Amino acid sequence: MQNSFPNCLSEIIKTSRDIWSKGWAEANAGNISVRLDPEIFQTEVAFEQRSDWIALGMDFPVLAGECFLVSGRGKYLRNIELSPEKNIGVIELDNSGRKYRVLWGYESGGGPTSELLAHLKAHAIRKKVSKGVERAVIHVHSPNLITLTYALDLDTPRISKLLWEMHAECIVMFPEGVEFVLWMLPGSSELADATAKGLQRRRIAVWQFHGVVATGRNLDAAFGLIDVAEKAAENYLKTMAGGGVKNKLTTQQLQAIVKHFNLKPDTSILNMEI
Ligand code: 2HA
Ligand code: ZN
Repeated sequence: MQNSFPNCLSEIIKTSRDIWSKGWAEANAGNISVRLDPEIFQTEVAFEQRSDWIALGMDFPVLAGECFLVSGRGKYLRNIELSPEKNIGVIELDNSGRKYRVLWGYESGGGPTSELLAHLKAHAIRKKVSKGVERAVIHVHSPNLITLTYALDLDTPRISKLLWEMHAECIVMFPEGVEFVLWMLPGSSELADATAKGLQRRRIAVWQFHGVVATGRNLDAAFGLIDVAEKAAENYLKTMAGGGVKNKLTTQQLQAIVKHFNLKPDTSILNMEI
């Protein structure tokens, strides 16, 4: 996806427009980041701006020297397409992975998203686990997943099985399940740590009373995970509103999907009854 900076920019513009159209990003909600291919900034003349180095407050040795396209703090995702240079930016981490500086963008002031620590922690762990393949992280406030966390007592096995049971695509898209993270202060290092811990095994995490984070090899992959999980949550909530769940995919039916697609699910969740 990433053979040039303009391509990368158009992908982030399309994704932010889609997120807004879906109703996943009210006001300044939601944030997006992409780890850039080094080829881009070796050849890109536009990256001549250099801010001072800014301390991150956490260490990211795995990401030392990496550059990221990151949506801006307090900015509206729906405005990215109007003026990308004001609403997103490119940051570079130093060789210790403890500081960053701005190379491009954030022209109306500010800097990277308030959830930068969660994004960088997610990038660090998924870069390791995926052997460098995964490059995209999306955080949004998708309403049906959020509503589930108010309506039900959840943990990782319960939310994973519930979503699998309510939409057959779910076990195909995330056979390893969905991580459930109890409420923590938005933007905090605690939330970043708890999310990264879950992302060692999974690519999608639901934040109680807040939203969802997903990772992928590109923005489409991360967006797709959220879209499918969000639809399952919507199916559940509409079914409850429409009289309650009388039928759902059974464990045997889920096992048949697993066999057919040769999936490697978290079997402790698959075999559990909720
Ligand atoms: O960017 O979504 O979690 C605003 C947020 C904080
Ligand atoms: Zn948020």
